[in-house]
Amino acid sequence: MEKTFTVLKPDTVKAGSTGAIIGRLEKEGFRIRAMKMLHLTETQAQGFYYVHRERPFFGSLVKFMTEGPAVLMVLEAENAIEKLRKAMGATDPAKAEEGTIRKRFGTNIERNAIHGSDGPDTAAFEISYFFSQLEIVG
Ligand code: 3AN
Repeated sequence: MEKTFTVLKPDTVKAGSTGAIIGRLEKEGFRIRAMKMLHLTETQAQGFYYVHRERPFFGSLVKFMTEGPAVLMVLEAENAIEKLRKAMGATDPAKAEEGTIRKRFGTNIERNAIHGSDGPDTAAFEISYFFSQLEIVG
């Protein structure tokens, strides 16, 4: 079993689509091991997206991620990291495959509904950035 980290981004919360996405993830076999809703501060969002700090879209991305509350979760499944990336689809919803979460719920390359860790090191960093060991069950 593997753990991964996901964020249902502020666009998803605003649209009232968190339940639909969580239901879908559970149906696909992910178990929720931790969950919280947070309205990220600028500093928290900058720290989370630290690897993108030099990218031209960094400022806009931080603004978007702090515009309203987001739902953060630790998910567990076999091959969870890759499984979630597949369920999410491509970063740009316009390029995401039919049936993926971003195709269905994303608006554009920035407002793309969901984040999922892209590898084991990232997952470990992201989980520990937002959750203490005591907040993770199982
Ligand atoms: P992914 O979320 O698919 O791993 P990353 O890690 O390349 O994609 O990008 C992190 C986040 O930055 C994306 N989820 C998206 O919100 C935003 N982003 C990525 N590329 C762009 C871009 N070209 N313009 C605006 N925002 C972007």
